[in-house]
Amino acid sequence: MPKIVLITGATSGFGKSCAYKFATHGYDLILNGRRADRLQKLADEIENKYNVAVLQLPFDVREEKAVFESISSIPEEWKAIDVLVNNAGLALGRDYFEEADISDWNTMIDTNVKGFLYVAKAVSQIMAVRKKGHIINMGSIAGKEVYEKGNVYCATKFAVDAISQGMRIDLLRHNIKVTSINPGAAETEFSLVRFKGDEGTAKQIYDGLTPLTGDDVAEVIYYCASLPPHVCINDLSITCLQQANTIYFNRKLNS
Ligand code: NDP
Ligand code: 8X3
Repeated sequence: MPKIVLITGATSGFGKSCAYKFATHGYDLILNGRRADRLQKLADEIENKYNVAVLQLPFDVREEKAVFESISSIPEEWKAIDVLVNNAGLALGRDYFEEADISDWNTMIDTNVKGFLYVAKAVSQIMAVRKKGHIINMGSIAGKEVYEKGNVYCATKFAVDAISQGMRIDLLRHNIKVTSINPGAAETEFSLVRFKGDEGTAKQIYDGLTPLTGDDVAEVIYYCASLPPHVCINDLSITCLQQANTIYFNRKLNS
């Protein structure tokens, strides 16, 4: 029986790279994201290239009812989920605290904390029955250290860190592994989303850097998922060589 991975936020960035990575290793894929057209394209590409099956599961992680209904409606033969990559998320804005947009804060909290929780709970209920499974939560180095104008985005990733620790304790009795992955700057659509389509500002984030890519992060996620059943990486931070933490970079400008 092929293993099954459910990936949220698979229409772009880390999630999309994970879809390809797990497919190359023979996993069947349950892929989530809001953009159904992108999910369809990705599913077609992967099914044509790899000998795996893909189930598309489009929903908005912020919609509690949709999350629980979608996950409980997964056909029985797909319910033996071995790995959840709980990845869907975003930053919106990078503003001083008193100037930031409250609707940006609400969207980040609703997506990165509440939506993240809904998905984790729905899937852990299934894994608890099977007494096995691996939940890989997408944290960030922003969940380890706050930076200027990072305020609420950082807070949502600190929440992911705390929730991952809590899940690891509470799901211990069900043999469910919980891993938190904490990347630094990675060039995906993350900054384009954060700066609301402003390509110039988004690009500046990576000026003078060879940043992480989606594929780099997917490689690490797959490594965590591929370890022997008794081994669990609890918490893993990863940056590019030119980033020490959320603040210190060694940018090679004009070279
Ligand atoms: P991308 O913008 O490239 O991808 C984000 C993915 O999340 C998309 O597939 C998007 O799909 C999905 N998503 C966003 N909101 C929702 C929602 N409400 N419901 C369902 N899916 C949603 O960014 P990344 O791949 O970089 O980001 C993935 C995760 O990694 C995020 O949690 C982010 O915080 C985290 N991260 C990113 C870093 C970086 O520098 N890139 C570093 C550290 C962590 P769609 O729009 O189709 O719904
Ligand atoms: C994304 C990394 O440093 O831009 O989580 O917040 S950072």
